[in-house]
This record gives sequence, structure tokens and C-alpha cells, in this order.
Amino acid sequence: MNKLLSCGIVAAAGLAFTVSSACASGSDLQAIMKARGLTEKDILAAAKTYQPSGKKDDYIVFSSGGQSGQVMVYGVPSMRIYKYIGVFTPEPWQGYGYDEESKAILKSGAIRGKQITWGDTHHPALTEKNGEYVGDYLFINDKANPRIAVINLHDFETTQIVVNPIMKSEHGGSFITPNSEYVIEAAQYAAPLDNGYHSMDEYEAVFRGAVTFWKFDYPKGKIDEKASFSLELPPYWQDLSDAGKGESFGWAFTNSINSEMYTGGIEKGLPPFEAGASRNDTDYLHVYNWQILEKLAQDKKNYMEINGHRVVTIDAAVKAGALFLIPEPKSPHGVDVTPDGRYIVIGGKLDTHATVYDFKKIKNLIDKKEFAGTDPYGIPVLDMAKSLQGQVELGLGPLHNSFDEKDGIIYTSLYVDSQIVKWDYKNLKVLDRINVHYNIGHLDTMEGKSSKPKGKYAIALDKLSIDRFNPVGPLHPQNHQLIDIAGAKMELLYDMPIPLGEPHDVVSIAASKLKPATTYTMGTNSRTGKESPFVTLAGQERVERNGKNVTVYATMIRSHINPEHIEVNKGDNVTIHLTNLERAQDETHGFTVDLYNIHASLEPGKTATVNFVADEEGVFPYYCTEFCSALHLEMMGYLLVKDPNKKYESAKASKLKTLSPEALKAEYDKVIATNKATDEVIQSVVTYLKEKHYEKYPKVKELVTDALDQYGKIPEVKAKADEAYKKGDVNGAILWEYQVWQYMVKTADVGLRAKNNLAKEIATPMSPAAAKGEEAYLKGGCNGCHVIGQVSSGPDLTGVLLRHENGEKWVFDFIKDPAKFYNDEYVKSMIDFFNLRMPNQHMSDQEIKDIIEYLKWIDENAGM
Ligand code: CUK
Ligand code: CUA
Repeated sequence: MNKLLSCGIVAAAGLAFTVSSACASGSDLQAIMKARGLTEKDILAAAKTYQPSGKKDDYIVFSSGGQSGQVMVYGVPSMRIYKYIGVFTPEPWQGYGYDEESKAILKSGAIRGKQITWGDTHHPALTEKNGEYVGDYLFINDKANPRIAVINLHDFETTQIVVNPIMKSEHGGSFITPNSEYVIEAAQYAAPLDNGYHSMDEYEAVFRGAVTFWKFDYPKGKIDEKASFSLELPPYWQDLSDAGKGESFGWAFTNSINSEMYTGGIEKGLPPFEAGASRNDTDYLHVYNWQILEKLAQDKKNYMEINGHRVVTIDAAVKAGALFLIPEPKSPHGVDVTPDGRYIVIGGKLDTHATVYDFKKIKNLIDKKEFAGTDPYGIPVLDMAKSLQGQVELGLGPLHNSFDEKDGIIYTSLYVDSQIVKWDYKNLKVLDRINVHYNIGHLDTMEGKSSKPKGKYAIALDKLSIDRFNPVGPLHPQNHQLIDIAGAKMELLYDMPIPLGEPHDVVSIAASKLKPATTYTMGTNSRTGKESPFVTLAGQERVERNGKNVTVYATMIRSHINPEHIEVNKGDNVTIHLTNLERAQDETHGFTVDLYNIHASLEPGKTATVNFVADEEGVFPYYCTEFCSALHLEMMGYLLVKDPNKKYESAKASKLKTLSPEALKAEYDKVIATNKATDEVIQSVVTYLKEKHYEKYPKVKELVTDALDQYGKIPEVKAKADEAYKKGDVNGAILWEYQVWQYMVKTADVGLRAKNNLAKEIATPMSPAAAKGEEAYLKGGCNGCHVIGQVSSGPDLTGVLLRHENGEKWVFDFIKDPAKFYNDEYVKSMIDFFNLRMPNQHMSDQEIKDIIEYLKWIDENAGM
């Protein structure tokens, strides 16, 4: 790559290098590329994915965590992982499964009384409006133990788990109807819908498939189990599903993979499932109408009640014209409805084709009651050929689909060929293909399964990584590959090892559609979203005893837990309600007690509860588990568990020498002086804040309230110090004065943050010219050498216009042609000092004028 090109690429990509530095040291980039064996293409890929510090991602991806039972959150294009959300599996960092509020959620996922602490998550889905994604709630299914979880994207916490009352395994969940009316969950392996024993001989008579419609109560953010119902289906193994939209609104589609109803028996010498279940050339695509079914579910004569749940019968559905079958190439995999709802695309898996059904044709056949026959359960079967738009040969193992922003463009994963194929489902033409590494399952384009796909990037969810990463033992990470799909040819950008389960599927959403909270309203139970009845404010800390039940109401704020001693008897049932009193974002405290297997994460404003039976005698430190301040290690206390049946010797007196009265007095004077000096800093900040009317800026006001809150605690503590001193208890006075200092430090900490924010808020608004100037300044890469307000690899530009006589003209001429000034005394001294020359950035006259306006603005606001 030549030098000019490298400068151009680097500048366009906004890498940390600037044009000036890259050009001045272009050989460095060349050298790095050479040393690391990087091609020009690699550098381009890096430029498309690299996020400089502080820069945020355009898309947020929610990935199933597979067997980890969690959900993973990462960003595109950076592929940086942001969070693992505990869903079906305990997640210690978030206290999920270790505090009482979250244990209640996990407990609601118990099946037939059995607590299940893992899950096999497959398909995440977002709430939708008109088929477009809305960043309010996320749903995910558990294939192993048929369950659906709701995650509130207000705080990215799991708030509900519902257990499927009739299925014994599932796969086709979660799929959302276009206005989030229902969360659809389709079964996988057919089984009796009741919980009893049935022999395999009863397969056709008693084993059943099903699809469940979970009613989503949007205002409550909860699945309404009572309002939910299911549809009985034949014991064909139902599989992936998708809800219709647009033209096909009201309908939904589910694949199947064992319409042979083969029952296996390899151990008896029978052919295995894999042979018997793929015997026929075709399986069935289930086509059903949830709008008709929800009406049927209102009338007792249409449904059976199983485990307290309404199951609309096959017969009732058939009679009402709500259920049909269409043959599909055998053992298919994904089924995806196109953004406009017109077509349904099915990945062949064992067939090299993708099959495109035309809903218009399907609807036409249904309306005319033109059926090719019925299946053994009496369900009308439509003619496959008459339902088709067509088929396209894609390659080996087509699985899943995702759509492009451009009409008619679809991307399909090929598992066996390890490829993504880009093709046109309207004109049935293959357009491009790209190799992935290796054995791709799902793929996702940005918002790719919504009614308004954004395209731009595709993510390949590769099952095998084989040789792509440094080996970490026989269990390999999976590989999520980011692919640029904006151009005619797909281009591979990035490989991300996935260290968490087998993430079958992801769903992506524009980051701007997510509006998560940064703190909680004081006293929130995050799992209910409501105020906790156990919220404890400052001054309300207490320990209540009721027989063997000890209830502690505790608070946490930098940097103490109140109370600091909890004394109980062996065998007591101890409940500790904790409230984090912080209001500043990212000031999380954690809580644990040695030995008792509990942990809570208390984000600002949260109230959470831990509970344990103190069945071991002893002394157990408890502490804050988040490094929350310089005095985080001091944020602790002791749980003292006494055996009520034992007699303890009286306390042993300390034999350590104490300080002399003179030394004590000296220490006292020192702490008084420190406090006075600290208070002066606080007063100067407070004066600044008041002068500048901080109360007009909500964000700043929040911080000031927080700071004054801390400051307000000082008089009480100071009074204690003075009283101790008066009584001659100098040691006590010193300790209280230290506490005064603690409050001052916290006040100063938050106060200074408020001051910085305020300074930013009240900076005079930039004129359009100055704003353009800033843009030119940044585009030109001037910030590579000049940092405003600071000497960096070039001089600070604050006041530059005042440094020279006729400053504006001087700066203009200098930017225009720096070389002319290289022998100027002042410039020469600068060149010597920084060991760098100001390069000619070839700015236009207008750009230079704008930059001068920008520099003026900098000077006006220099005092901030
Ligand atoms: S399934 Cu795993 S690759 Cu569960 Cu969506 Cu296709
Ligand atoms: Cu609070 Cu560490």
C-alpha cells in the first residue's frame, strides 16, 4: 500500500492516527502491517470495526447463550461483549439466584415442583410494533425444559419465566406476532400432553405436538398465563416457526421433521430415528391462524383443558378453517416470512434448495377450499406445487434466512458448505456467496427478521471454529463472524470467539431504539419493577427480631454498610434487606456474607434481599463486593453467630499500648486542619455551582443533591466529635472527625463531577461557523497533535489567537502554509520543543476561517 493511500484509508476510517501523524510516520503503519503480516484488506476490516475509546456501537445484538441458559449482549460493528444476562441459570455477578428477588424468578421456572437451574436457550425475540422491533422487552425460550423468559430491557433483567403446561420439549419459540400480541412457542419432540405414562405403542393415539400462544400483556410487561392457550397438533416433530405479517398477518407457520411419526428403537434392532424420520420425501409446513384460534379458545366446546390450560383441538381448528398443512422438502430447518409478509422461505437442510411459498397462492387455495387431501388427523393438505413461488438451488445444508434492506434480497446459511448465500427470492437468482468458518447455523442481518430490515452487516453464527483461535482445550469456542453486506460482494470483517454455550440465534436492534435506565428509582425491586416494601432510607436502618426470625434493614452508600455488626443466635433465620442509597450512575455495591452462599448486586437505588439460616456458630465478615470507592475495602461488617446454649468467657481485654495524651492531641489537631482545608475546597465548588445556577440543569442538579445529601450528614457527626472532645474522649473525637472527613470527601467527589458537567452545560453555544470549524479541525486530524486545554504532542491552542500580534491573520497564514514559518523564531522554538513540524493540511480558506471561529469559541469558554 502506498503512503498516500494508507493516509487516506486511515483518515476515512477515523482510526486513532491522524492524517498528520500517519503521513508523518506512514512508514510506521507499513512497518506494523509488515511485522504482523496484515494486508490492506485487513486494515480496511479493522477500520470498519474498530471503536476508539468512548465511541459507541450502532447496533446491539442479543444472543442466545445456548446451554449456559443466559443471554449475551454485544455490539456491532465492534463485536464487544457488554453483558451476560442471567435467565434460566444463576448468574452470580448480578446476584441472580443468590438474592431472594431473583430466586423467586428462577423458582417460577420450576417444573412439576423441580427447580431447574439451567436452560438450553435457542431463539431470542424482541417486542414488535407493525412488525418492527421495539426495544422494550426480550423473550427467549428453553428447548430442554419448555419455558419462555421475559427480559425487561429497561434494566436488562429477567422478570418472568413461564413454564409450558403441556409440552415436554420445544424448539419453535420465541416468535412474536407483529404487534407483540402473542409469543409463539412450538413443540419439538412429540409427547403426551398430559403428565402420565404412555407406552410407545400409543404414539399415534396419545403423543401430540402443539403450539402455544402466550398472551403478552404489554402495559404490564408480563405474559398473562391465564389468557394464553395452545393448539393441539399431530405428533409430527414441530420445529422452527415464524409469525406472518403484512399480507399474512394473523397467520403463523411451523415446520416439522418427523411427519413419518417414526418411533425409533435402535436398541431393539430397529433402524434409528435418523433413518425413520427422514424416510418420506416431504414433511409438513403447518399453517394456522391465531386470530381464529384465539376466538375458538373462548368456547369450551373447542378445547380440552390439560393441566389447567386450554388446548384447542385439531378438530375444532380444522372445522373453523384455522389449520392447514403443506408438504415441504423433507426435514427442513428454518422458516422465515419475508419483510412484507408475502413469501415464506424454508431452508432445505437435507435438500440443496430453498423453497419459497407464496402466501397469496396459499390464501387463494384456502379460500377456494381447494385441497389435495387430508393427513391422518383430518387436517386439509394444500398442493405443494400450487403454493410455491419457486425453489432455488443454494448448496448443501441450507438452514436459516435473514433479510436485506433491499427488497427481495435474502441471505441463507449453508451448514454443510459453510457458506452464506445472498440471493433474490422474487427472481429466484443466486447473487453472491461467502465462506464462513465453519458450519454456520443461524445468521442475522441487522433487524433482519423485522418488517424493516436494515441490512448493513450480517453475523454468521458458526458452530465450529476448529482452527480459528488459540486453542483452549478440547471444548472450542464457537465463532460469530461479522460480514459487511452493504456492497454487492459480501466481505468478512471480524471473528469473535463465543465463550458461552452454543448460541443458536441472535436478534439485533439499532442501539438508538434502546433506552435503558442508568439508575433505579430509590427502593426499586428490580424483578417486579415496583417499590420494594423493604426499602430502607438513611436513618431507618434497624434490626428486628421475632422469635428465631431476625430481619435486618440495611443501607449501603460509599463507603459503609449500615449496620456494621449483626449479632444473631445459631439457628436464626436471617433476612437482610439492602438498599443502595446512591443516585450517581455506575455506583453499584455488592453484598455477601462469608459461608452462606448469598450475593446481591445493588445498583444505585435498588433494594434487594438475602436470606439464610445462620446454622454455623462463628464470626463471619460481610462486605461490599464491588470496588466502589477508595474506601471500598472498608465497606464491611461482622455477622456474629452465637450458640445460645453455650456460655462464653467475658471479653478478653486488649494488652496493646495506647497513644499518649500529647500524641492524641496532635492527631486531633491534624484532622481538624485537614477537615478545614477540605471544607474550603467544597465551599469553592458550591459557590461556583450556585453562581452558575446549577439547579437549571437536571443532570447536574441530581449530582448536587447527592453531594449535599452527603454534606448534610456532617453536622450530626461533627456534634458527636465535639461532644466527645468536651468530655475528654479525644480518641472518640478523632474517630468522629475522620467520619466528618469521609462525608467531605464524598461531597467533594460528587461536587467536582457536578462542576465538570455544569461547565460543559453552560459553555456558550457554538456559532454555525465555529461548529464547521470544529468539524474541519477534527477531520483534518488537528486533534492528533493538539489537545485543547493541554499541551500534548503539539502546543495547547487555547489563547493562540492572542499569542501573536494580529493573531487571526497570523493563524490564517500559518495554517495556509506552515512551511513559510519554519524559520520564524517562535515557530522554530516550538519545532525544537515538540520535535514536530506543523504539516500543511491543505485546508481551504473557508475551512481556515471556520477553524478560527472555533478557536475563538474555545477562548470564550476557556474559564470553564
Ligand atoms: S436451531 Cu440451532 S442452528 Cu435451535 Cu434455531 Cu437452527
Ligand atoms: Cu461498595 Cu465496595
